[in-house]
Amino acid sequence: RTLTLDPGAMLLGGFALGVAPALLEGVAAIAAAAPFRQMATPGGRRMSVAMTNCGAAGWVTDAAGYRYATADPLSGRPWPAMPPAFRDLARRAATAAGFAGFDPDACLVNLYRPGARMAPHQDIDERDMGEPIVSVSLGLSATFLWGGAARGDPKRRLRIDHGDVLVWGGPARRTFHGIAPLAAGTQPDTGETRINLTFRRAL
Ligand code: MD5
Ligand code: FE
Repeated sequence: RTLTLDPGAMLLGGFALGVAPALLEGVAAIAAAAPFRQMATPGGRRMSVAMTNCGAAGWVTDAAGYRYATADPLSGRPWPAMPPAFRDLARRAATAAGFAGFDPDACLVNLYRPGARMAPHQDIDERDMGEPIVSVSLGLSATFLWGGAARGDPKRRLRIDHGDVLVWGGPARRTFHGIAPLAAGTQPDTGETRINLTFRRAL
């Protein structure tokens, strides 16, 4: 199932299925070096989603705000390198969606346990908003919420499953989006969790 959600926004159903085991091995290696942690928002609330990163830059949030950092604040060391299989999948998906030449330098790894959610927001911390974002879903299915260019625009709901890839670029790049609270369940590849890989050109 390949679906255009909006101009610039494409769902590539099952695009990552073949490489999902390799991606999950990569996640385990990344988490061994840079553990998942629930970061604090600038407003002081702990996020329900646990996060880590790989690549030259990683997305972080704390009392000082949202930003990309080249070192893991927990260790002071650079984030783990982006595994070749990650970069390759992101580039192939971007190309399939019409964004050839995408070369991500940041991969945010989001870990959702039952009840974890992501409130509607825009991704606007990246330097060049002309670059797309590639989002890979692994494990438990989730309800993706996506609206429009304004916070108040009505939200559409889309079920996203293990192996699905979403690409957002061009006119869809600033779309407000979120994830509804994750329903409890068990999935053969990830157990009782959902993992999302979000590839960006950050720096
Ligand atoms: C997730 N993560 O499933 C979601 C999916 C995040 C985040 O939103 O910021 O970590 S990423 C889907 C996405 C990314 C960038 C733009 C748009 C959607 N969009 O314009 O709708 O954990
Ligand atoms: Fe986002």
